[in-house]
Amino acid sequence: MKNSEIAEQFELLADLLEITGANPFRVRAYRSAARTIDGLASSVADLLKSPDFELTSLEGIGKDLAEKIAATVELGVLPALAEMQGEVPAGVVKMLKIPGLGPKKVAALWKELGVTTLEDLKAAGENDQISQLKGFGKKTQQSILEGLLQVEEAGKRVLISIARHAAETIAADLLLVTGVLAAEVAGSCRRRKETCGDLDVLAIAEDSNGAMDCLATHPLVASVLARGETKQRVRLKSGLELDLRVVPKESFGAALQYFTGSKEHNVAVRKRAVELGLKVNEYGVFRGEDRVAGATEEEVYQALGLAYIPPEMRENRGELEAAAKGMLPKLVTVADIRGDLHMHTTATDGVNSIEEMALAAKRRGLEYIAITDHSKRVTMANGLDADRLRAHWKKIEEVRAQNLGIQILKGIECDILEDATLDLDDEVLAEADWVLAVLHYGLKQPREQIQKRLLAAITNPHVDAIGHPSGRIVGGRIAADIGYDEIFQAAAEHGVMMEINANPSRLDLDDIQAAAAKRYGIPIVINTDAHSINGFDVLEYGVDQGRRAGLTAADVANTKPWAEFQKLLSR
Ligand code: DGT
Ligand code: CA
Ligand code: CA
Repeated sequence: MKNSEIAEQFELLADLLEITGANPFRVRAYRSAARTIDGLASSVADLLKSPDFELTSLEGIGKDLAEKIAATVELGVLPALAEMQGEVPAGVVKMLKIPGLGPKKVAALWKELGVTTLEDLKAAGENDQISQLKGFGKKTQQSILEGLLQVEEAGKRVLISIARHAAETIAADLLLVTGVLAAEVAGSCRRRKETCGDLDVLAIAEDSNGAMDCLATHPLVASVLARGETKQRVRLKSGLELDLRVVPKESFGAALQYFTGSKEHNVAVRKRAVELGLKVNEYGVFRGEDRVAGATEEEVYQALGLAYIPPEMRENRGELEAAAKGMLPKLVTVADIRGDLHMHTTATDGVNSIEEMALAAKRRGLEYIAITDHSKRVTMANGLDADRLRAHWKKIEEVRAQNLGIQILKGIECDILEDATLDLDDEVLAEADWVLAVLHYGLKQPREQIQKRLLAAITNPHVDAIGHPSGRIVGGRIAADIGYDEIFQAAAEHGVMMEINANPSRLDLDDIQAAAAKRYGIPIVINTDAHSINGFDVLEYGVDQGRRAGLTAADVANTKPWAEFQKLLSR
């Protein structure tokens, strides 16, 4: 157990005691114990292992507090805290997280207004009851309502695209501070997980204060939640929280490895270290007292007899075994991608023309694209019926005739209807260069019907690929209930590709499904689903999802040069 965790529990106990009107001396004693513990250079858990160490030798720690600290380390929780939590409603405890709400104000809201949940608190604010309380005013009421929104936001995970932008902006700005030698994003964001709970940034600095001051006053930051010697936690204006840790140069690699995680990967790394007679932690790799590695991640893995494991693979899904045998896949990169087979134009819900999309794709180095506007069922997006589609394809042929230096396929994003038929007739689909079949409606149908629909598409001779197979929206609730094994089996048999849709709110296939598709030998296409020339930007998120799935360039069909890719088409 870390000192900061022990201190947090004592601080919370002090808050709860204060809310219930306990003796102020007791409250103060717990707060001062929390500060003492948090300020210690060595870990209390380690100190307690030494036979000559007495907790009572610490400033302000008497016999009673010493026993409570020892019990906390032993049990992992402060027993008195667990007791107090029975006396104060959970919603009241949560109110403490709202900026500007300390124990005294929380007590007043609870005792005088009977507020016991965050919903109650919101209602009380909206009904103008809070401003009537003694010591509160309109302004406080307003700031409580705003703080409440932040707390609600903080409980949510955010999309990788949003998380990465914030984390990378802050890391880049930290690097501008004098004395900051390195600043790197760690945690789930570095692993490119589809959502992040919070952000983690590591820095090497001669003086940690410069880095921390920069963070405290950063334009993206709303408030500092905690600040110690080497670490700081802040809340961004978006509600997302960020941990900054300043570490010495010689442990930077070990710290980066540790704080990149995942926790499961780290547990496996530590187990391997023990088997080799080594110890690994955020300070380095040690043989006895000797540090054998720590400055770079490469040397940390090397000391453990492992090839460097890319962050995207660190989920304890077999990557250690592969790294030990030198069998890690060479992961696909954005630079490997040569085509994009899913995009929209002004014919349906896109904002750019065929020509604009083609030129933008060419500028990004692509060799081929498919224009895949919606089929008629998607009325909201002005979906195309057979006549409009044929006219649209004619325009594509005209743009082709301009020889822009990029292959343009006449494609369609064709809906797989609820009754397991396709939205356009076979004779129309037969004229397409590229048919992407997708589920948009009836995603909540029972698995049996979903399977029937997907299988109907896969066995249709004109269908080239299934787009965003589950139809899920990340963080949303809907995803079709799919029996992936049967679908992948069929796709492999019929030579139908599966898409990783790169839009950060889709990322569909996800990492686990894409890894399974690879095992079935199905060619995977990573497409942007761009609705404008800027829509191509999301490609990296799709590639990152592919990397999390362990895909190499050979597993991804649209890394092939045009001449090779062409051979995979059903026509
Ligand atoms: P998140 O924030 O929920 O999206 O996921 P992470 O992976 O960023 O998790 P976070 O922020 O709690 O911690 C960052 C990394 O620090 C985590 O990936 C691994 C490491 N870490 C944190 N707590 C522990 C722990 O209790 N044990 C181990 N082995 N590693 C930990
Ligand atoms: Ca994190
Ligand atoms: Ca964190």
